Amino acid sequence: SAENIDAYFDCVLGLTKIAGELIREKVKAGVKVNTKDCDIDLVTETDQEVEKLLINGLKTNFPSHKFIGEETVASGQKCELSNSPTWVIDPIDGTMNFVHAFPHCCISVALFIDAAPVIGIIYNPTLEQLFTAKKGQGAYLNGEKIHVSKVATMNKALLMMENGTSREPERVKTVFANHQILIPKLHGTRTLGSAALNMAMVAMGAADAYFEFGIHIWDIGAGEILITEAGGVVIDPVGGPLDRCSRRVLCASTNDLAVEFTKCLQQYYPMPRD
Ligand code: LIP
Repeated sequence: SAENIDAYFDCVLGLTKIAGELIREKVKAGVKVNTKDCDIDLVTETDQEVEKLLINGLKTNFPSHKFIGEETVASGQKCELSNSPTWVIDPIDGTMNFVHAFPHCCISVALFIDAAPVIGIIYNPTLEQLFTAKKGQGAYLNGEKIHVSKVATMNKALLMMENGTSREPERVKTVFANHQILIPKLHGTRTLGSAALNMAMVAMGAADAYFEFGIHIWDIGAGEILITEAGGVVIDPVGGPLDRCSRRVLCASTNDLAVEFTKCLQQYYPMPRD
């Protein structure tokens, strides 16, 4: 019910603010870095600490809820998206930025019910940008309503795109191919280093599109509801509905713009599903 959603939202927002304070302190103090899949796939103790803080806090309040967290999955837990209420958590999206004190990392947390997001929070504690969305209630930045842009053609579009953290040769080739294909067709491209913040830029109309191959459900869960509540579209890069565990995403301010992208993107498929 709507009352439940409000209670879930208030609880997770409180925890997110506490976690944000922790991130701000660690950015000041400097952090020790470990690696995951390859030498540019980074993780820090803070990623793990923030994830624990959020999961423990939510579990205490909502003991029946399920969790999918980036670091819990990295430590071996299966990523299972059922119809039960499930919190999908990226404790620090943009860990590379966090490690370098580049001021664009965030906490990204979403509540999924029936396998679709109903709450999304993206919080950049360094720049104090708090993006929030609840299903059917619009999208907000620091309490003010946000909307996607009206851009409907690539020749007027600013695209968020990432190089990704894989050095797998075929993946890298696709990244370069897409730069070559897309740049001449666009106004320009930008890279924030965080899938969630890239999506937030589309939601607030500061950018017009974003796509990535290789992302995970925790990178895009909150971003999906933020963009759809801001009036935009989130689909599969080949066209058709988003497959949330497929490691692929395309977002745009308008459906026309999304369709134009699906026609010229070089696609990439060979990734294990979440
Ligand atoms: C990162 C993303 C970034 C993407 C990387 C990585 P992390 O998340 O947000 O946009 O290019 O592949 O997934 O690892 O910092 O949470």
